[in-house]
Amino acid sequence: MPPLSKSVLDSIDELAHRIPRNFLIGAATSSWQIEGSSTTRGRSIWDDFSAVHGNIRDGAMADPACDHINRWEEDLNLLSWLGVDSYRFSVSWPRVLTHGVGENNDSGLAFYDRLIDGLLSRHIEPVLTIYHWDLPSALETKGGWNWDGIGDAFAEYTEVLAKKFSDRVSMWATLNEPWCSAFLGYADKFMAPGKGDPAAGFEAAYRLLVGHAKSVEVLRQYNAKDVGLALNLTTFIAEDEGAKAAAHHMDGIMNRLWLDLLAGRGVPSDIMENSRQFTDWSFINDSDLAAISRPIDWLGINYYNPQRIASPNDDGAVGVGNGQRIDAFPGTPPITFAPKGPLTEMGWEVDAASLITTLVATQERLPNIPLYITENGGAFPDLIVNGSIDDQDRLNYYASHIDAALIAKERGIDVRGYFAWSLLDNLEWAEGWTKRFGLFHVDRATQERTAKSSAYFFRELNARRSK
Ligand code: IFM
Repeated sequence: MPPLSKSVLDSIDELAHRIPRNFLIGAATSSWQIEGSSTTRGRSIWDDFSAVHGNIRDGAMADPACDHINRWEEDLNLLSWLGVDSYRFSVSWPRVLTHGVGENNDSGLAFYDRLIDGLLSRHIEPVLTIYHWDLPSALETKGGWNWDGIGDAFAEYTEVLAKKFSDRVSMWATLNEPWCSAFLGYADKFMAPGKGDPAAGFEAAYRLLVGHAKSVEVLRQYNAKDVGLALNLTTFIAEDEGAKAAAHHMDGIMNRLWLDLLAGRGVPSDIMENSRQFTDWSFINDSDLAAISRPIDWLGINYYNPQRIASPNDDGAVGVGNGQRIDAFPGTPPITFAPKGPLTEMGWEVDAASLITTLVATQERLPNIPLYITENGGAFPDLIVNGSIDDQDRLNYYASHIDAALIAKERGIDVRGYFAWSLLDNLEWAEGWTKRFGLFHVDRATQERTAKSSAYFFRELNARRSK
């Protein structure tokens, strides 16, 4: 019997019966966060960034992460144990192309080949993300996502993957959370490559979408199934009148910029105006804009928390957590981040209702595109008691957000699936090992995986729903 109370089992039953038969339930990870074995691949910007003292909270680096390169079969067995339909993973660009372009690394490709076959033999659909932030260092030296050749390099990398895997991958995401790459990595210094230059942030945002467009074109040539991308979208809540203009601008940078470009409306005019102090946008051209707006088959939403802001308090603008950093929203008038409890360990407000408003707003801005929740989950302090981890906070987080996704679906929003972030406790980027999001606890010293109560929750949910 799983370590779940009768009332939790009853609520799982209620949720399970509302999940439509063809609704995908999965779990997600990304390459740099779990793979380890950095010496068997090329270097990425996250290897460079994590090597700088002070960039990662606890000094953690790519090795050993979760040693997934060696423990992948065990990890696929965890997915089978959970009973999920699909697994969303990312490919490490420098593992398949050491320098980003040029000669393939056959052993890197062979790893993903085994992984995909291993999923299929377990009847789990592979959902492949092409770029989840680990840009080859060799390309960053050319300017990274500010280099005008980056889109073609990304297309070349896409072709390597499409040639080899388009026959077996069920869904493709070109990019994961390009807002983080552009604005936390280029505008701000919180993530790799740590540029801290607002102009670079806007240019990176645009060039990421140019890369997406070129990647989609290649995937179409290889008849890849179900092509889309995952954005981190959310709802901005202004606590008072004085924060309204800032909320609109921040919503523009995090939500509307991406959705409007994808929908063919170009850069929102207010974002264009408010960013003139940083950039003249001379890197934009009409043919790229047309390519970016070509149809995709689905859009992924990575949702964790709303962004609640208020007029500045006496201390001025305050950044209270990962993603809640004013430098990542260049051009924002002074505000303070004002998340309301309960908060996760990341300092992120827990608010499932804002998932519904985010889904509704997204479908309005980009109509007729099926939506998936490609990431959702929470970091909470996990206590190991007699070898068990009873993570009720995380379990409740999942239950309330799956409920919200189903409410949105019941109200007519075309939501087709939900992926838990994350399968494993892993390297939480600049937070290192200090924040754990896993369904399975990973012991840093022994690499032992232990199912938390939230993993039992998913196992029960999957066992009780109709498939
Ligand atoms: O761990 C990250 C992931 O890589 C991208 N989305 C948010 C997660 C939690 O911060």
